[in-house]
Amino acid sequence: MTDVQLNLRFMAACAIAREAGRLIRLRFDARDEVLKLEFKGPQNYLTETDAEVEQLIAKRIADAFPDDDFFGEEGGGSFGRDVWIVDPIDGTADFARGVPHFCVSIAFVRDGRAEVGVLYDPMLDELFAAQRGAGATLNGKPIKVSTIDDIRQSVVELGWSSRIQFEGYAAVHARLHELGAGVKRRGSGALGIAYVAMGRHDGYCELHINSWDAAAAVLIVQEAGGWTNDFLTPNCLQNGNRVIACTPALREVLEQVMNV
Ligand code: LIP
Repeated sequence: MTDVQLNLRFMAACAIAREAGRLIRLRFDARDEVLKLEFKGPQNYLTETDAEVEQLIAKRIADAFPDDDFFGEEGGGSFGRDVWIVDPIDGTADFARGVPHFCVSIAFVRDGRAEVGVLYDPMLDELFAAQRGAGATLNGKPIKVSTIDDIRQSVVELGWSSRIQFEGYAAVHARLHELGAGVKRRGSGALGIAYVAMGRHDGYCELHINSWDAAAAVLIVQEAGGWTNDFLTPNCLQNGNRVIACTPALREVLEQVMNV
């Protein structure tokens, strides 16, 4: 695939993420009238808007790149050589409950490696974007991870879901606390990882997260000069994996902390 073909996919991902974000914002602002709360499992929300937005993204991508595969959190799909991995609303729990902290996540993966990663937060109008080898940007401006190198001065977001045993989460939380980190938990792994890429936070850890939640954000951190674990393994595409994203100086301590 040529650089031109990859760059076409980068620009398309940015445009599609913004269009999807406008639809999400529309539904969010009108949620009291339209939104029914549904669950896919314990604390695992689902809204009609998730499926509606995923169908829009799938159509735009199929129209532009008919030979590429597509895999979405809601409708599934297939993992071919060239595949788009999409989470229409990352942070569905907050979206469903009226908390303005969620985003669209779109990744283009070739031969198991992310080449394009785009997140759009329609509430803050923030477009995080990266193409492999070309750096990372926020609304077009270059971004870099922070220079924090001391865990006692760091802010680390620790994600949780009902997919994992609470004991593991509690053990990691306790270790971070003992080391003096400022520990947070919000509801969007994608945004939490992107906040590392632009220095709002210094680390993001989660014992299990899905490829559609994190594939795009992990590339954005790598292109912003941060370190991540080898997240997007062949098994991760379908089954997820643990994720660590941080400033290079915090790698060692966070790898130890997550060793539960
Ligand atoms: C969410 C992830 C978050 C995780 C949540 C959930 P969703 O994705 O972004 O990191 O802790 O359990 O999986 O379900 O909002 O797309």
